[in-house]
Amino acid sequence: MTFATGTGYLKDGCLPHMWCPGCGHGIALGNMLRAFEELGFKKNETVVVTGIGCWGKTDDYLTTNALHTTHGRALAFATGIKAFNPKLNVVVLMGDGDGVTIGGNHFIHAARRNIDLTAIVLNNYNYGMTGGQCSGTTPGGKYTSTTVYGNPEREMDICALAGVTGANYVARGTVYHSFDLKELFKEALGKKGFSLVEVVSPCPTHYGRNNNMKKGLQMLNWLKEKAVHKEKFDRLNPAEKEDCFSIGKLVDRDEPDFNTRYEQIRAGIMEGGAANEEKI
Ligand SMILES: Cc1ncc(C[n+]2csc(CCOP(=O)(O)OP(=O)(O)O)c2C)c(N)n1
Ligand code: SF4
Repeated sequence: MTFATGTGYLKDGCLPHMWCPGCGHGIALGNMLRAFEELGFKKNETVVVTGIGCWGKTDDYLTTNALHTTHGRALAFATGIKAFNPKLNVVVLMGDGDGVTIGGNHFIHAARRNIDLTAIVLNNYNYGMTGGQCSGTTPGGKYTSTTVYGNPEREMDICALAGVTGANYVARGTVYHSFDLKELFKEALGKKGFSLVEVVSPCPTHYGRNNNMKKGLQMLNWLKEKAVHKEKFDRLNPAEKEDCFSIGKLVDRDEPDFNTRYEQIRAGIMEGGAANEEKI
């Protein structure tokens, strides 16, 4: 039996990487690259688009095509790439700050368009790269460098947002549940339309240190305890659900993606049918 390693997608000499000991980003990257390999993704047909942040540094290590964009705007660049060349595998890597806080508007509209991309959002509940500030996913009451007395805001559910705005595929995993993660990535990458995998990932350096989990291992145990597979989670009562979150595939549908709808309109025009002649 052979196991995918995904190492063919890593640049020579890229180790050691820049992530802190105990950071979950490396585990997510390893599983993403194993998923690429098992799906047979060719480097020249794959574009990894990143924003800014610790997770956004990932493109530095890859041999695929890569585009390092501005903070919060990765999905806008990725949308342009996919709309221009629908044959490419476009994978967008963003942190929770990048993807759904500063970049929240792009996230909503990428899902609404159902553009055929895979977004992998690493949720470590804070802005890791810039010193552990509070983000849109920091849970209420939790401590960060900008909420030293506890967060007065409520956390955003990234998966619920993607689901209601129209994504074809939505899943949540954690870096503790590493094998499941690779399978979720494979499903998302193989799905037509907007697909999201939220990966809950430890940032011991900031989020952990501020919330009594200084060590990476403590954070992994915390993920083990808090993450509940969807089937089991659905059977919990509301009070029990308060203290945990669901993992697994949460949404799976087959609505037409942006490029399909665009091509249908274009084909109609090419056949001579102006859509609304009265208004032209
Ligand atoms: C427009 C803009 N605003 C702010 C920044 C500063 N900045 C860079 S990375 C970052 C936070 C990244 O956090 P997140 O996206 O959660 O990723 P992580 O570092 O936790 O992986 C911020 C605020 C920036 N580069 N550009
Ligand atoms: S600051 Fe946090 S997110 Fe960034 S590399 Fe360190 S542990 Fe990871």
